[in-house]
Amino acid sequence: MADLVVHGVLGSPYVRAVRLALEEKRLPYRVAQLAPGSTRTPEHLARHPFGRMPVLEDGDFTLYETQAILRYLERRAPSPHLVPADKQAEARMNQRMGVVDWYFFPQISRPIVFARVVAPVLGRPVDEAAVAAALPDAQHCLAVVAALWRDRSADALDLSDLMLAPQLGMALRAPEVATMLRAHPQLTDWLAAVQARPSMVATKSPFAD
Ligand SMILES: N[C@@H](CCC(=O)N[C@@H](CS)C(=O)NCC(=O)O)C(=O)O
Repeated sequence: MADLVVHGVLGSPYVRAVRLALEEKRLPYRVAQLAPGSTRTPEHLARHPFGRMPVLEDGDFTLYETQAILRYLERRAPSPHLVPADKQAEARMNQRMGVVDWYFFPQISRPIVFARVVAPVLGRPVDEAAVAAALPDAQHCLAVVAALWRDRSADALDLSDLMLAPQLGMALRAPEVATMLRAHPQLTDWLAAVQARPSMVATKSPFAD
């Protein structure tokens, strides 16, 4: 079986989601770490025209977009299943994946978590007004996510869990989000249980457990 390669940086929650699938499925892979500031180089833009990460290489097949990669890995190595067999359960999983991409990332990760967790490490300035402006939407998003994940168990993961856990773990390190999360103890407990899994331990990020 050809070597699987994930291009990205270890701190990226999207890269970690892909690594979690590889770990859960026990697929051998390596991470080709992108050097800081190299996402817009011609070499990386040839892999990913939007200059983002992760990118998966499977022999001569190259794929970007985390959801596409996760679904590809599910087809490539179906065991253990990370997509439920029931069509409505799968639809709910797809909905949760969309919520992580379209609401959690833009409303929580990008405006708040980047400012509080990533910017200090990169020495980037923080726009405090932008962080404050993001808080109401973040609070609403977290409440919706808590409701959507109410029945999820760390013992039966699906692809949506692999997308949320890395983002939520980082978000917990932002004081504003940690405070909001106190209203959702079930979600915090779920995250702690997921973080205890070998796949999460093996992919521990510089920005999240
Ligand atoms: N829709 C993309 C989003 C990926 C994404 O935004 N990745 C971030 C890291 S978490 C990135 O590439 N940032 C680098 C940049 O914007 O230059 C996916 O699902 O893969």
